[in-house]
Amino acid sequence: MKYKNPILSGCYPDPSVCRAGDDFYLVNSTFEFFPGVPVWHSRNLVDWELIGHCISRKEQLCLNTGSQNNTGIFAPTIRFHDGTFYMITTNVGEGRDIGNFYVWTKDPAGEWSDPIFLETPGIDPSLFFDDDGRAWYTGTADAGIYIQEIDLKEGKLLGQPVSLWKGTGGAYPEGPHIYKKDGWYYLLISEGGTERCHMLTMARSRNLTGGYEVCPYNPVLTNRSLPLPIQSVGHADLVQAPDGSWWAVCLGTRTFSYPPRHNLGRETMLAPVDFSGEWPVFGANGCLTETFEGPSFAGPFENAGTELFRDDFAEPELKPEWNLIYTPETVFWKTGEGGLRLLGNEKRLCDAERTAWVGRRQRHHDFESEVKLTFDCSQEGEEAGLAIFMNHRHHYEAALIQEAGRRKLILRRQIGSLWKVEKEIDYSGRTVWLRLTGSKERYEFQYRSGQEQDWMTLGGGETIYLTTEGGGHFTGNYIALYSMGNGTPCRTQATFESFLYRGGENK
Ligand code: 6LW
Repeated sequence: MKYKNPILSGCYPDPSVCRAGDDFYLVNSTFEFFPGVPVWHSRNLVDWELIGHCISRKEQLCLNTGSQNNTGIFAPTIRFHDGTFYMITTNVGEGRDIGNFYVWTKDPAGEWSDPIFLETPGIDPSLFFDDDGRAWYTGTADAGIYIQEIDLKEGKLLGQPVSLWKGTGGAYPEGPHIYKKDGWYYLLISEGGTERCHMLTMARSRNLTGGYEVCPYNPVLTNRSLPLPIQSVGHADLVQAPDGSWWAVCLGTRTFSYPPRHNLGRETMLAPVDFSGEWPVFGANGCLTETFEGPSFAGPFENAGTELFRDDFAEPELKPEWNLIYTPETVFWKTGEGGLRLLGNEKRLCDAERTAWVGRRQRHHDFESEVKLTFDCSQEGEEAGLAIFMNHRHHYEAALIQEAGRRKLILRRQIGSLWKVEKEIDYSGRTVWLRLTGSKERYEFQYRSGQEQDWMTLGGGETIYLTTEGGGHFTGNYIALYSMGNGTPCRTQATFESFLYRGGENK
């Protein structure tokens, strides 16, 4: 039975995977978004269930303001050893809680520990547990890939760091992981940068701390310079299945338009790894194709390419699909009977600051989304609406706003330093239904005053201006519900109900 990549669509970059018995667990990087580091569970490597997050408490870690898409939680690694799960990663940026740290748990679906910070340089830390029970920290620094023994119980590095490899000469050797097989220590890294030159390279040694020989046919996996629908393939992690087969999860992008660009972020892909020869062969002779023959050890899999997500916000907590931007120092939101209630502060969407913003990933090129907004705004500058949001400088939104003494329904677009209210309509009602549809060509907004009314066009904008190549960094687009006071804290609460997201080929 074949499966189709991505196995995790939408902004789920830098995947890392481990196995505990017959269960697989996978994590991704999440940058400034909270909760951080989603934990996925699968038994077949193709279908994944979101079971929690490693960073789920604001007390655990501060995701600092000031920047978007390129700071916060970079590449994580998840490992299982002797009954304990470890996740190690880096909080990149300025301010509190910056650097490499790990958290641990006995239950990956439950709470993880508070961070244990390490005085190590660089990014992309990984853990390797040798047959003798010793644990090793592998990292990426200016001098290339290095290793150092670590005492995970004490949270201390032991001995000195040892430089292992600088790669094959590609830019940014990073994302290292070590695997042991048939007496060989295999070191897998990424080179070329996480864009279209991305590639995986490998070396191996009989001795963990040195004497690595380079694979004779590096890169072992890349789509660079090939006319394949998935690009930027790299940043992989390997896992051996219960039937002895080997698999790689990695990131890739699904580009469109010309020059090629992407708006869903770097997504998680799966490739078979043939370890039967002298060196492993990844994917389709070193390339990642859209489809592969799937794993057979756990029976048939679903591999749905569509999603139908509804939320009335009836539970006391936000569903795990929802993210905030930065650690929530104050709570702007309430859920439960009556829907999602947001009370905006004085900040605006265009500030890289904490605002009353709740968003979920756009996970399909073609989708529709709608929500019912009740917002009886009266104070000058109060605003609430529905946005397609790449970052604080690139977003389109439809909103109710109180401006110049009138309540208006507006369509605003911000692309870098340019922003414009494309349309404004006097709107006397306190409730409006908003609808957003997306395709590779355009994002379009519609509105109606009641569920029984016809949708009316408000307007939209080109998709290409909300792409990573158009002004983003490491993340993809979100569909966001927000409220803000445009310079003065809101007095009026915005209530969102009946949220719908429907995406994928058969939407
Ligand atoms: C990550 C690095 C990379 O730390 O991009 O794709 C960086 N690879 O390994 C941020 O995702």
